[in-house]
Amino acid sequence: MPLGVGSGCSWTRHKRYAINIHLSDKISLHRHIVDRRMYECRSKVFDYRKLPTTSVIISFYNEAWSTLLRTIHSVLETTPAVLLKEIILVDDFSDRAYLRSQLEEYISNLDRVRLIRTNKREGLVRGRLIGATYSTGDVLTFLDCHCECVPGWIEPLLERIGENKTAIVCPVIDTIDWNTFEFYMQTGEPMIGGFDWRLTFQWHSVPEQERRRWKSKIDPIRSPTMAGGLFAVSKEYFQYLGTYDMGMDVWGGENLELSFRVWQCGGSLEIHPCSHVGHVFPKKAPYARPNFLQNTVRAAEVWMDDYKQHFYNRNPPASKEKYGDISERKLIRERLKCQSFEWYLKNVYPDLHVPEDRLGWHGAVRSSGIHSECLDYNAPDHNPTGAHLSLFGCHGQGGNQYFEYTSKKEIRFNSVTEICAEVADRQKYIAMRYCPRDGTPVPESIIWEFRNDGTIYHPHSNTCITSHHTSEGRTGVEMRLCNPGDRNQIWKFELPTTLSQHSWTEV
Ligand code: LR7
Ligand code: MN
Repeated sequence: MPLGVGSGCSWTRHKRYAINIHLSDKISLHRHIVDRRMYECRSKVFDYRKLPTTSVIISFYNEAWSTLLRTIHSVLETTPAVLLKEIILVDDFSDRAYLRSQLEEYISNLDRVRLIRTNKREGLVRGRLIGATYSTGDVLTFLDCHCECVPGWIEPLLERIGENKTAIVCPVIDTIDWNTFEFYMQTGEPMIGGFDWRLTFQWHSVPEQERRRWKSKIDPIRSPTMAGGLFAVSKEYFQYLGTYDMGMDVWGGENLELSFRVWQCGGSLEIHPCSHVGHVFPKKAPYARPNFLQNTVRAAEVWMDDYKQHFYNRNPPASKEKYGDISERKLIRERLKCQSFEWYLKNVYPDLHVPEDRLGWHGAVRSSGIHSECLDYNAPDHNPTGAHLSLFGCHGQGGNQYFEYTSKKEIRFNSVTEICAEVADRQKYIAMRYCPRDGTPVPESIIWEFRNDGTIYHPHSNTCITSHHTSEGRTGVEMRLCNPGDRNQIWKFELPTTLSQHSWTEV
């Protein structure tokens, strides 16, 4: 070790994998992760004879040697032999030399590890499905190819599926740092999966009503969506549900598709707090992921009914994607008599704010005073409320320029989480804060009036949104006394999809 990696220079190798491969290569392929799960999980005893067996399926594309091999050893060393039928590796047409004969030789010394190679690049959906056809276990357990399992990870998943075949069960996903390879176990309450209306996956804390449902700390937690990579499902039930959408290529979208499907078609999606698996989150995507949007559109078209319009409004390029034939997927929905998306939102994800998108009251907000400039919100990573509203060239792509004026008079920006425009006392800038939950009172500082004359008035501060040129020669927005006739206080909502312009009437 390191084995057969092309370039000797750690800098280029680092760039190639988007992880600190130099360090990963130095860490034992057999390192043991300390079991820091809660006591109730650690002390639980299982009767292996009563648990279903599993096949672990790992599809990989150009994965680094040490992260791939550490995944395999970790599964072998943490999964009781009587429960593990086999590990099925699917090489999705990688082009790295060390993944050829060197890998074959290495795993020929390992018990119960099989290697399948695809004949062309299939992407993770078809890669996993090809692997599944070779499985002999009762339960399919899918993992990414850069994981490390915490001892005791598999039993809770198998036990739960043993008692409820229609549950898809995910482990808690711990973080393995891409640079230091430290394993950070999430010891607090697990997070559950959600999404925003751009259809990006999001983590959320467990809602109160779910917590009230639990009988014990180690009950599985119901989750509206899953991250995608790490889950266990009864092989028979997975078949019944229609496995995966084989029209999805490379990466992305399949996790939301399967999440909507399992809930809408009568099953459930859960996270088991006693099952922990670490995952290396790379610094950036290590390979191109051109199919993400197309895959997501397929999911929206099959499962979201009219609610898909909220997604298209916020991501106009999505509505222009050619997504191919989805008739077979729609047939599955009919055949299984699945519920509507409305049912899913109401029963599975009641905490999600559903945009109103009232005609003429959503989209980009264009300045009349400064040519071609729109309100724009560009939050720093991991800090959704960490910026102020600014002005930026109108791009018609939704995203950072997509706002919704609600019937409760909020200006909402719905990405990652629901945030609302606010002017705090004695401030000139427009900040963003978390919106009040549906059904709770709206504070005055976030109430706005879009007036007949095109001004956006903030009653609490008695000021209007004003575009202006800053002293550094840039453009910006701030709150100023309303000044009738000032073009810098006149704004227009504009729908990105149609580019049709709407002005408003008094509310
Ligand atoms: O063309 C490909 N062929 C493959 O076999 C592209 C990828 N793959 C393999 C790849 O080598 C890896 O084993 O597919 C697996 C997932 O790809 P990653 O690890 O590059 O992606 P990721 O970790 O960003 O992916 C997350 O989202 C994906 C959306 O398609 C999948 O659902 C991944 O399984 C998912 N990973 C996780 O959920 C782990 C936790 C991440 C979080 C939160
Ligand atoms: Mn991954």
